[in-house]
Amino acid sequence: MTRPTTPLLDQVPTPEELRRLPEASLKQLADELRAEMIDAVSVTGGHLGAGLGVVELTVALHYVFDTPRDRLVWDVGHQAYPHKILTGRRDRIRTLRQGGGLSGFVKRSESEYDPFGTAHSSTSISAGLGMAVARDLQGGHNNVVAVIGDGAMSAGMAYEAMNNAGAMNSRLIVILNDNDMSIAPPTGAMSSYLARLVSGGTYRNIREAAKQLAKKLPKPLYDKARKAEEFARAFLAGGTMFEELGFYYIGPIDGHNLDHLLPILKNVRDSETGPILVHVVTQKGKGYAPAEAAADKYHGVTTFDVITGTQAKPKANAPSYTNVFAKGLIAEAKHDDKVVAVTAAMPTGTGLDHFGQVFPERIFDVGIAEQHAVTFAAGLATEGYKPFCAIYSTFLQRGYDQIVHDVALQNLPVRFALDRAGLVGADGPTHAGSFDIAFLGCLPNMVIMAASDEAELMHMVATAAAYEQGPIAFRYPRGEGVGIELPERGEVLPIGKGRIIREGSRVAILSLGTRLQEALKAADMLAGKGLSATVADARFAKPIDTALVEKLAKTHEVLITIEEGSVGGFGSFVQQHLAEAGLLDHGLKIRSMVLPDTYIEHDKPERMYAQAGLDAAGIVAKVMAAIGRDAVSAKTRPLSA
Ligand SMILES: Cc1ncc(C[n+]2csc(CCOP(=O)(O)OP(=O)(O)O)c2C)c(N)n1
Repeated sequence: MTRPTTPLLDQVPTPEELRRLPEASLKQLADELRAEMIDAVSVTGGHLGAGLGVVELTVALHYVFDTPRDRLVWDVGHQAYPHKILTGRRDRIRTLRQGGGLSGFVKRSESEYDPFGTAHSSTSISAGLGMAVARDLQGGHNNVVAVIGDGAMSAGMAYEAMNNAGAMNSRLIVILNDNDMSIAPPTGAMSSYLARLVSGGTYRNIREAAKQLAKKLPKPLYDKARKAEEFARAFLAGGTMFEELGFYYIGPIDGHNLDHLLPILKNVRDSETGPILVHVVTQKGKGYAPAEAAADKYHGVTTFDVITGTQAKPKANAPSYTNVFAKGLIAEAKHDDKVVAVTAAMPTGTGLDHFGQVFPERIFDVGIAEQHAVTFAAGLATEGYKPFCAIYSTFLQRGYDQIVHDVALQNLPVRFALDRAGLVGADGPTHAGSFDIAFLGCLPNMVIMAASDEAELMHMVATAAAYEQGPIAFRYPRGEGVGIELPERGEVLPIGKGRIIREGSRVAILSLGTRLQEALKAADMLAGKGLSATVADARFAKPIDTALVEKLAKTHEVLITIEEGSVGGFGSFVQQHLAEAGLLDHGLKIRSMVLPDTYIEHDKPERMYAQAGLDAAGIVAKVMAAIGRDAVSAKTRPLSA
């Protein structure tokens, strides 16, 4: 009778125990880890493909390096689920991305094994170099390992870091995890370069053979052999670009083969040289047939059936804002051949893949390069094109100086389509689109719109296409619209004009964006309390509709502004205007409802908004607090001006 064996994964709650396993059992551990990850993500949804691709690498890194003393810095962090399972978080792995559960990314406050928080890409080499230099300053001896994907390697920041690391000559280990995929297939010269390195795959074998052999030789011969090996390295010309940047290049090596990974990582760990780049080739979605077969390698999934790989289709009552944007843009592009689209490695996320199917010549995927995307769009605009730069609100933060200096200052008509505006749910605070109204609104020349429903989004796309006078941005949230009928093509809106949705008398709720539905609910609730409320859709955060704002201020006792953004945005602009116009001097009770001055943890978006107080109940509470309990029963109201 064979005794059932305890799974290895159960025996290694932390890397400490993992490092006690015999090397020969690591393959089994990796297999168990992969199965555990698939099972966990099948119930939580989340990023699957990237994690599956680094299972062996994760095991090897924790086995060879002394984490957390050795710093392991993941780039983006969406591939870190296996790392989380191995670093004491297995018992919570099925809470990934759920309210109160583990973050879907790497997070300092979550574990000592997460030395640097991330979710936006291409930061790992910079952060790792900072850690390496801090170590050197303190006379420390720990290793610093940054793991960066080939997609993340398309961002300028990675090159800034490598350029600096090469010059510093600090001992930093960069693992380039090359799966030949970003979210979409990678674009750009860098990805072709990596492909050439990979196809010249004999390089490592020759070098390794030389090295292993040389180690066995007496010292003088060893030195000679090393020289020869270095010569072979130069001669074979692999990795020259990295070497020109001052890195010692090793690779490409098979990232799923522990027999290759372990000796090389050990050599790297024990070497005394300056920055080293280990080029590891992996397969996104590795070891799970449905992921391997999928075009996107299951980059991000909903919950799914492990046997079939079939993903749950969330019930949709309305099209997503993303798809409505694509529809609107395609409609505009059909009428105007100057309309072109720019994405920074997010063709699917932004809906521009649909646009690209219709206009393959007019879409530009520039890689994970938001800064470049903005200035590239500015260049297109100088030549009379109408670039729509579709970037998630949170990622546009990367291109801020480019917006200020290259676009707004020169008053170039670049159209910014800001998807994922407001709170985004499971991706959490790293992905929240909280700040764009504030950071764009302070810029001269900038026009900012926010759609309150999907038909409005169509109008805003049309408005942006028609607007030639300067930069214009429109924001819309993650998720589906309200189910309103869509026009074939949007109408051009008058710039800086809002609209009254519902007439009331005592309270005015001036909403920017999709909180409008909550504002209408709040108006109903207030009516139940005998308080008549006007509800208006501001449409524009900049320029604000001063006539509308003044009218609401003059004819209501309470004016509430609400937006899905931080302080310093629409509400601030309204208050600024009213203060300057002298309309705050006569007892108007004005309140602005914005996201709180804190980072709200991941959860269901509606729960996050409730936590932020930006739902109907929150609006009602705000109104009641402004009016004061006693005043609620009063049927008449003093006019403020
Ligand atoms: C600044 C920034 N822009 C866009 C994204 C969205 N994004 C998340 S993962 C990813 C692709 C990353 O590709 P790669 O580094 O090769 O990692 P892989 O998923 O292939 O493991 C992108 C574009 C991001 N996280 N950060």
